[in-house]
Amino acid sequence: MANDVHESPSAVPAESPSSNDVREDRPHDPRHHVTLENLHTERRSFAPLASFAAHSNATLFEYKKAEADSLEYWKEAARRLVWKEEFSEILDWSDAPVARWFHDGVLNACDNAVDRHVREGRGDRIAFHFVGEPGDTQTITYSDMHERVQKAANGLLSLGVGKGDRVAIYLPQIPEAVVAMLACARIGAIHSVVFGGFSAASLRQRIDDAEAKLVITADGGNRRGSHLPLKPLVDEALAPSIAHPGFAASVEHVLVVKRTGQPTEWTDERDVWWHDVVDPQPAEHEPEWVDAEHPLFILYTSGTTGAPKGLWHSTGGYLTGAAHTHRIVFDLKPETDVYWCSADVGWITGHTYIVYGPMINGATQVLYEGTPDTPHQGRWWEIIQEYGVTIFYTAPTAIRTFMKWGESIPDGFDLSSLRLLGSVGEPINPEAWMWYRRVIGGERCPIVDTWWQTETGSIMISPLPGVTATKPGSAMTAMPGIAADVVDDEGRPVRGGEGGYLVIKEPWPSMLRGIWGDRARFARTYWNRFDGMYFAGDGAKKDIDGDLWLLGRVDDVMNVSGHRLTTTEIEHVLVAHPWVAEAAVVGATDAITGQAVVAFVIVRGDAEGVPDDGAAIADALRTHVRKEIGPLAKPRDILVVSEVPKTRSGKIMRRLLRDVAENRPVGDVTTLADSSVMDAIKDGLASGK
Ligand code: 6R9
Repeated sequence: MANDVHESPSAVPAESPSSNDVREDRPHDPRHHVTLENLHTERRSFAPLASFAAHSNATLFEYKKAEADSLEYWKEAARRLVWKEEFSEILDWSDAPVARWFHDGVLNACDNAVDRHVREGRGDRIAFHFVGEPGDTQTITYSDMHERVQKAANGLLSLGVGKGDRVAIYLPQIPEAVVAMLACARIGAIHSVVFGGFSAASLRQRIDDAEAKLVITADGGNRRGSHLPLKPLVDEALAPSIAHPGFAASVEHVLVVKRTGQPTEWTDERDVWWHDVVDPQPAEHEPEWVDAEHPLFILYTSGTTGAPKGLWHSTGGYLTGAAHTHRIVFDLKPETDVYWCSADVGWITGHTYIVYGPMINGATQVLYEGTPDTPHQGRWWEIIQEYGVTIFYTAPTAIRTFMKWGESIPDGFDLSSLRLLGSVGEPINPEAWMWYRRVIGGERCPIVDTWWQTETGSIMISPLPGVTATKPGSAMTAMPGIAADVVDDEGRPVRGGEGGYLVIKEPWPSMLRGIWGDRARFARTYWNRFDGMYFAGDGAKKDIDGDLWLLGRVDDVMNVSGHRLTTTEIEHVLVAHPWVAEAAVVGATDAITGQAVVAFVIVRGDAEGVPDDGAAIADALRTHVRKEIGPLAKPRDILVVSEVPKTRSGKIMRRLLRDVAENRPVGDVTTLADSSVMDAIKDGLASGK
């Protein structure tokens, strides 16, 4: 279907084979997933539109400059920030793998994101169109932001929080979340945002690991028409218990935003209202000027072992990566664009592409509190229509959900303002990419499929709009200045057409600086697998043109709706339940969420009160996981089995369980300690036991 492929007369021809293998006969089936096999046959390619290329922020020259001298390239990018004192050294790699970028420069993140715009005459520009789920709205200019961050900074200082202190932020997606992050940055405090969907236990673990002095929360948030409680979970997280005596002892105050107005318990000497503490403060505050390497934030993410790790990012390098990539990947024209990133500020995408990157670039953004289907399944498209959103950044899991709901829903709205679409969080399957392009983008918007991680801080692999031809399902090429490659088991680059491990071979400004409180773990986790290279944990394929196709994690990290979860993290929680003797968790392919959590559990023979029926056991355990970690970790399926397959050295063979979970014939069982185990599992499941 040649007209599906917009070959433009621009300077950059699509070099790969184009329309001859277009599978237009295949219905748009959301179950069609990215697998190595179908990526091998993907041949469609879309050249950049000449009309876009004529005005794009990025040019081919970008790559040339970076290739010629990557340090100079980054120096130029860093110079776009406002520095209180200029840096003289670009990179100090003498203590590799811990990098120091622009380390003798001095700056402040909030000054860059807010004050500079006011100073430079852009105070009246709208920073946020906030849309609450119940329909309340706020229009917040950069000047308004300036006032709010200064008051909040003074409020934090009045609570005894200062430079270097850690502040946990557990808020819904409301303007105060952005204000709280920037106010921390303004006083040099280190924020640790915990996604509002995490449980009290997860929050407690994160507060404790970072020894947070203050928790900023709200009474609740709005979710699917009801009030999601937050403050009660903070109370639970901070309550001393027999299991955790002296837990979260670092916390001196809880600062509470009134969002829903629901009744809230109060601990007098500890809890304070935001409106009592922040609102009366003077709106003048001189930012705390910090060294470029001063920690800006900690963000917890799942690793390959049980406990989530606190990754921390610097100020100067991180902000350089955030602002620079946002400018060239999203082609932001701050005077005319309306940008909307649908991520929650509790994830790295919200940090880099709602708070820091776009605000430094002076963007006008949409910030939406709720879910896409409240009060109706066209809510997002209604928001795009109403605010004239031009740049839209979301996740494949959302796109697949919209495909399932049907294209008549977006078709009912005017989406003609859109000019650029982005995707992040997991591999996007080619059919979802094509749907996004056609139904949402009206076949005129370039799609940037952006690969990156909490660790990388900013986008590492992506097409540049106006420059790079795109292929559905491929994140295409490394960003200028990023030395990404695909290597084999021995760390040798693979040839075109082959798959392997994705690595990054040179340091980059927004790379994580470490794991909070555990210096050795940083080097061990990321730099040990291949000598001198950062190993991301993802598999990838290089095609014959050298373009990159991400294939998902090669470790025990699952990706559920773009959120990272570790198999062991959920196994630990299951085994902590009195009924469970043993648990094995796998990520199974799921049509909507990408992967879904599937748990195999062995029930203890001696446990009391265990229901006879597997479904009742599964229900109880699902609730247990939800309570311990949060709703996003809740297993889709819990299967009660009598054994789990193990190697002779006792390692659970998740590969075989994944075969069962995905209804596939079970693979090679020769390394099993007991080869009859798989038959027992299948027989048990077939008989419904
Ligand atoms: C930004 C973010 C990181 C993991 C990463 C990879 C997966 C993210 C992707 C993608 C394929 C993309 N991932 N973007 N896979 N294509 N465009 O999501 O950070 O939460 O740390 O997750 O997500 O597996 O390793 P984070």
